[in-house]
Amino acid sequence: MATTGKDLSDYDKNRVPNAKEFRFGLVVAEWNEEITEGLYRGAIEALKANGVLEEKIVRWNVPGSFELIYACKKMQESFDMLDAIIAIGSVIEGETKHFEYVCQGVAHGIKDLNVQHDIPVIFCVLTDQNMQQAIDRSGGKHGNKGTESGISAIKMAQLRKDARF
Ligand code: DLZ
Repeated sequence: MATTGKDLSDYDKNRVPNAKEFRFGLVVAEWNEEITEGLYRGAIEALKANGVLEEKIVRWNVPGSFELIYACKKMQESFDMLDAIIAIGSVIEGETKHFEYVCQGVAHGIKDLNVQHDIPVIFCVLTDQNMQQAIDRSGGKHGNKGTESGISAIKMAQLRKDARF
């Protein structure tokens, strides 16, 4: 799963569908806010660069990454016109096992939402050993995972549309 040498902001625009008609929801964790705001900016820029209109984007905030699951579920249930949702968080390893529980909880929770509901949820949660790694991946020297998540959201929205005959 190494991202060494990979710029998370790299993508081939020719392989991204035009997203003008799509609607997106973004849920942003406030914990490690300087990181999650960088991820949010990356996601928004990628969506807009591929045709998404400002008025077709809805944003909710939650306290921490663990709450992303509940908010994404509520968003799936409340806004069935959405084409995809992006869950944005940043978990940084500390001295206790909290890191593992939050990372595993949010990863499994978001996986479950993708299994149980029709609106895809993109996993834009950084799980880093230290703050520098998070900075490097939220608009720093390794690019921005937010950009990657915006492109993934568009591709999944298109896949979902194509799957409906
Ligand atoms: C408690 C906690 C800790 C220690 N670390 C992080 C973190 O690095 N990133 C993050 O998004 N949230 C963290 N949290 C908060 C939990 O996600 C959650 O908000 C609280 O446990 C309350 O449910």
